[in-house]
Amino acid sequence: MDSSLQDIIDDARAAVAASADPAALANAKARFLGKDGAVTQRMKALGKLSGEERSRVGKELNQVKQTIDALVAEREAALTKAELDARLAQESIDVTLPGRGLGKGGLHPLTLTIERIEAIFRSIGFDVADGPEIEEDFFNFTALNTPENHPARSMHDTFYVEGRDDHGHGLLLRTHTSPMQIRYARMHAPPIKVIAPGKTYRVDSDATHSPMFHQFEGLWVDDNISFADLKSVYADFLKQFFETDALDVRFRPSYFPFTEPSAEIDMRFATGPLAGRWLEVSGSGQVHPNVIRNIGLDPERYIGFAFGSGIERLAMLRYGVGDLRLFYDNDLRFLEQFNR
Ligand code: 2NL
Repeated sequence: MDSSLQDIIDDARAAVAASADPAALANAKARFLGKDGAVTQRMKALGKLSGEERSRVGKELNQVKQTIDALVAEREAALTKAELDARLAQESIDVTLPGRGLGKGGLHPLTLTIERIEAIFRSIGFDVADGPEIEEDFFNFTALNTPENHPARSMHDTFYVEGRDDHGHGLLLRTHTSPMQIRYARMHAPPIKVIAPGKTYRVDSDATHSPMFHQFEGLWVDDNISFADLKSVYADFLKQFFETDALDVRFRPSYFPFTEPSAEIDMRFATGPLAGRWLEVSGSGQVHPNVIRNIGLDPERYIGFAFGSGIERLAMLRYGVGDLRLFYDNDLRFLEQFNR
């Protein structure tokens, strides 16, 4: 082969070898095989040669072209492989590492407390009722003997909802779960034994009050029961709830529109960090005759007892939680402690 052709091949070999990426390689290829490339120029000049010369040099140029094509293809494959190797090294996954696992969810302490309350009352013969949080004025106040001018009905204390229901009744966020008990009692015949746990709402917000809080109410209607039955049921509940018999229960006179007579229920632990202090845990009373009538029963024949307790307060006492707001902050450091 012509020594100048051998020089072209040597130049091409060096240029291809020096191409560090596909763009440099494409430039190198163009220098020899492109429109104005060294090989192309010579091919164009073939026409000036005599027949015999043209055939010989033409063959040699074709060999040169094929050699350079092969060098470029080889380099191209090497660059592609190098790039893939680099990417694989960077994105490598060690499949032998232990998995991170899925975080395990848990129940909120108030949910745990509600489930506990439900289980205890079910075990002493109570049904559990669940109903709407947006209530009619009738079930929340009127049926419960709460007069039109009572302060609880004011917009300062109750969240009213715009609009009216299908029957033209005013709507509000229930301020206690009693309306659910009225609904339940109107659908069931005595003896009625039911608790209604759930969310309730009042216009109130400070360190010890949240506009949304949880309550459970109990209602027991029969023809021959007394305050003694209410006291024994509630005392039994407290002992099961706090898992101790070492506590006292007392009833202290009070007032509610829906009960007469009415009483606060206080309890006192005999042992532990709260020992000796009377703690208010519930309101209660004998269901007012007007309320017995409003559930469709004759107050001369039936007697009812009812109570209403704050669930946050019971949960705080049971778990030793000092601040009500911890229940609503959704801080996992607090919440995780209840699901271990
Ligand atoms: C409180 C007061 C109380 C009731 C709730 C009640 C329910 C019906 C009829 C009569 Cl259906 N009464 N519930 C009775 C007395 C007190 O709760 O301040 N609780 C935290």
